[in-house]
Amino acid sequence: MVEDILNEAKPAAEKLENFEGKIRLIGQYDADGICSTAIAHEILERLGKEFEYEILKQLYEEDVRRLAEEEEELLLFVDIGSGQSKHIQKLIIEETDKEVIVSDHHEPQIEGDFIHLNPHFLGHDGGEAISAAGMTYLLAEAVSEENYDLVTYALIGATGDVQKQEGEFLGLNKELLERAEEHGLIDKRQGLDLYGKSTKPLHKALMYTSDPYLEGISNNESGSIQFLKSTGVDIRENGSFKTLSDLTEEEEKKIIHGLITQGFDAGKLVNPVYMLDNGHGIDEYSTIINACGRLGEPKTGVKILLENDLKAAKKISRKYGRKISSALRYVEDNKDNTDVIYEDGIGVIDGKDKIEDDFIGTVTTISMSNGFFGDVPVIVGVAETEKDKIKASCRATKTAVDEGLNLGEIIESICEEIDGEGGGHNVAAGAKFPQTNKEEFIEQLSSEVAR
Ligand SMILES: [Mn+2]
Repeated sequence: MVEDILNEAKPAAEKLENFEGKIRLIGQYDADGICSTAIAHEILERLGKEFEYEILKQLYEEDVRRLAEEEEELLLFVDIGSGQSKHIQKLIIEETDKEVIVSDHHEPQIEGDFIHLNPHFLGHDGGEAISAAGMTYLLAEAVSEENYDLVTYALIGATGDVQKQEGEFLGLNKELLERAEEHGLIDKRQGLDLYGKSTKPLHKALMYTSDPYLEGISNNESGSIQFLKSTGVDIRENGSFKTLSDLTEEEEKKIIHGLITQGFDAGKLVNPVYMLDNGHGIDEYSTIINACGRLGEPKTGVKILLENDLKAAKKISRKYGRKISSALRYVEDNKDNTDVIYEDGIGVIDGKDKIEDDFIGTVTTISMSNGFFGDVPVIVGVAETEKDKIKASCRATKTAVDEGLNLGEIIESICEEIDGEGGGHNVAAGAKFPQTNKEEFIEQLSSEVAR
């Protein structure tokens, strides 16, 4: 029940209300972190507090050392901090007079002698029941019930952290959804769920659909247009192309009906969709917020949320699309260069320093879904990242998973041997390890998959 967390959030709420000095807010750079930061930003703003904020990709020991030296006497960490709570305890709590509040959902190292809000301490699963944005929203509600309007950020954050299962919010997130629905801030219905719902022309969004593969439509622009015409849905309006979001519910039904009539498994494309009151679907919006971090502009994400800046959202979305396309072009251009792209039981994409670490995951996902390597069970993408490390993103086919493959477990055990950190789920996992261990990582992965 969210009430448990609301109760637990009271000391943090009181601390924020009564604190009379400058506050430093520190957030994490993914969609959940940016949403958490936006919520915390509003809590502080509405309380009339003086504060600065920053958004980090990771909280390294050196960041904690630096923060220990900053002038602010109260540090508020969101979506970051639980996994580094030993450093916080040692370098800030034990060494300075500063006070700390952490609102996070990652596995905590220690509870520490500071205000540490984390669902794990209350027996909730931080992986799927609630995200940091949800935790921080409940902190906002503990400060004032009038902060209810921030609840959509909690759901955008949870979506970014892939906490929806088959389109449904579970656990505490479900209770947050109910709050949003009660206040008319979100609208849930069954609908056509295509990627690019509000950013791509409808016929393009449909043609990019590969799961399920729509014979004659997938990867076939004129086929896609033909099909839409046959359903009687007009793909243009005032001379420009419509997106899926521009359609009426009636038109959407016609398309679903058309797909079924042609014998396609449309069920896979019909999911609960959550429309925000700014007209964006929640999945797309969280992708855009996430993209802000990936593009090195996390504060733009905060601005988009707080100012409902749809123009900036559109700009980010385009910029992100261009980055992904150029990364995919690198893969395509090097497909005969065995130093970059090769197969060894698994498909390997070595992004070197040409694909940024923030884009290697998406490139790997797309290369899996478009069958770039044919039918290899696993694809791994590697890219150089800061501190002479390698970031690896691994994806497995559904078939391999059905046969018992669990990527998360494999990656975790390899990492233990090669001085890395990693893990994940059965279909997708990631790792970070020293550059010198790259070959060993790939070899071990390939032999584990073969096994
Ligand atoms: Mn998170």
